Amino acid sequence: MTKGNVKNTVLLVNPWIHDFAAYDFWIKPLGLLYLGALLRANGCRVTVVDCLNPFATDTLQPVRRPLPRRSSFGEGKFFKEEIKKPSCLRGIPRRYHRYGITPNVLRQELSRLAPPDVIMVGSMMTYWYTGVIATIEILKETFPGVPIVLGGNYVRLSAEHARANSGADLVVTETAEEALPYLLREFFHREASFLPLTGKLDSLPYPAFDLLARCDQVPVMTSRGCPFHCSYCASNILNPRFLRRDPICVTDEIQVWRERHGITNFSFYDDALLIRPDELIVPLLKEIIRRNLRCQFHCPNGLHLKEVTTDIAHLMFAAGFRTIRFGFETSDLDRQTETGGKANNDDLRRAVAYLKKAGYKAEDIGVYLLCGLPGQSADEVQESIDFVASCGARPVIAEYSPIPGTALWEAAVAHSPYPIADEPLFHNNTLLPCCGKNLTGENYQRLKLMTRSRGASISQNRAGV
Ligand code: B12
Repeated sequence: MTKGNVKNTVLLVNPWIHDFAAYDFWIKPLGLLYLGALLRANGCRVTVVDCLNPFATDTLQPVRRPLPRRSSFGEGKFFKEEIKKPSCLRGIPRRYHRYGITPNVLRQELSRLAPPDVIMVGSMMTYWYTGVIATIEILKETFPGVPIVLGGNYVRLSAEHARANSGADLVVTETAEEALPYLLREFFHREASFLPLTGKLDSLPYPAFDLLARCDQVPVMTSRGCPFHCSYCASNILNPRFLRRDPICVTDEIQVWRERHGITNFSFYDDALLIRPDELIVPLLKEIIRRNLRCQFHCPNGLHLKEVTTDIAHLMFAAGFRTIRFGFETSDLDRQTETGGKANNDDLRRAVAYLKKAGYKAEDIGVYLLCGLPGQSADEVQESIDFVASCGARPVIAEYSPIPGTALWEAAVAHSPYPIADEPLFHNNTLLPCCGKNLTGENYQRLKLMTRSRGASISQNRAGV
C-alpha cells in the first residue's frame, strides 16, 4: 500500500526459453514492457530482469565462454546451455537447451534487488512453459512470500495448463491494459490514476525499453489483431478487434527511440502491417522518409503480399526496410483457400517483381512457407519452394506449430501422433507435431537442405551459422 512517498515496487521478469532451437530473431518482451510502462504511469517503481538479455557479459565470466556475436541489425544467437529434456521429449534425438543468462547470473541479479511488493512474469510460446516454471522457481526461492503474477501468450492460449503447472500465485489471461485496474487494486489497494483509452492504442505509453540494461533494437507494434482469419493463426484469439495506431504517432515513437536512446534498428511485430495501405503503411513510410530518420527496419513477422505495389515497394526501400519477410505459406491453390486466402500465386509473382524494381535483391525477399500442416505432403512443400524460387525470391520454411483455439486445432489434434491437447510441449514446431506419413522427418531434412541451397535464411547467414 502507498504510504507517503513510499512507492509500490514491481519486478518484471522475462523468462528463459527452453527449446531444441531458438534464435534471437528480433525477440524482445514487448508485452511485458507495455505492462511496465503502464505500471510506471501509475506511480509504481518498476525494475526489469531479462533472462534473455544478450549483453550480460560480466556475469557470464564463470562460464568462460564468450557471448555470441550480434549482427549490426540487432539480432543474433542466444547464449545457450544444454539442459535435461522434459521426460515426455526424451525420445526425441535432439539436444535441448536453456537460452539466455545462466541460473547463477539470474540469482546474482536478483540478489542485488530489494524484495519487490509483487513480481510479474511474461510468457511467449506455449511450448516454452518449462522455461517459465524454472524462472518462477528461482524467483520463489530468492523472494519467498512475494506474490508472483503470470501473463502473456502461453497463459492466454493455454490458461488451464498455466493455472495447474506454472507455480504462479495468479495467472492473468487479460492484456496488461485490461488487467491493470485489477492488479493495482489487488496488490496496492488503490485505483488506477492513469488508464489508456479503451481501443485507442495511441493512448498507451511507449513500452518501457529504457528499463533494459542495454538494447540494440526496439520492436514497434502499429496495430493489434488482424482482419484475416487464417486457420493456423491465433491473432484473432489474442486480439479479436483489429486496432491501429496513427502513423504520425508511430513515427514520433520511432523518433524518440532514435534521438533519445540512439536506437537505429526497429522490428515491426504487426500481423497486418501492409493491410489497407493508405490508412497506415503509406503515410508511415512517407513520414519516416520526410523526417530523414536514417534507421533500419525489420519485419520478422510475415507481411501481406497482396498489398505490395510499385509505390509501396519503393517507399519501403527508401525508408530503410532492410529485412522483409512475407507470409505466403503454400503455392497449393486449395490450401491457400482453405487456410484463409490471404495471397495467391499471382500476388507473389507481382510483389517480387515490384520489390526487385525498387532495389531489393532475391536474397532480401524472404517468403515463409508453412511445413507440417495437418495432411500436408512433402511434394506440396517442395512445389512451394520451387515456385517461390522461380519467382526470384527466397523460400524460408516455417514449421507449423498447432495452437489451441485456432480453426485448425481439431484437425491438428486428430493428425498428431502426440497428445498435443494435453501437453503444450508438443506444440513445438521443431517436432513437426502434425506431420503424417506424407511428410516424414527425412523428407523435412531434404526440404530444409533445398531451401538452404537456395539462399537459406538471411539471419542465419549473417550470424555465420
Ligand atoms: C512478433 C511475433 C514473433 C517474433 C518474436 C516476438 C517475441 N517477442 O518473441 C518472431 C517473428 C521471432 C516470432 C517467431 C515465431 N512465432 Co511468433 N509471434 C509474434 C506475434 C505476432 C506478436 C507477439 C507480441 O509481441 N505481441 C505484442 C505484445 C504487445 O502482445 P503480448 O506479448 O501478447 O502482450 C500482451 C498480453 O499478452 C499481456 N501480457 C504480456 N505479458 C504479460 C505479463 C503479465 C504479468 C500480464 C498481467 C500481462 C501480460 O499484455 C500485453 C499487452 O497487451 C504473435 C502473435 C500475436 N499477435 O500476438 C506471434 C506468436 C506468438 N508466434 C507464434 C509462432 C507459431 C511463432 C513461430 C513458431 C513461427 C514459426 N513457425 O516459425 C516462431 C518461433 C520462434 C522461435 N522458435 O524462436 C504463435 C504462438 C505459437 C505458440 N504455440 O505459442 C503466435 C501466437 C502467432 C500465431 N501463429 O498465431 N514470433
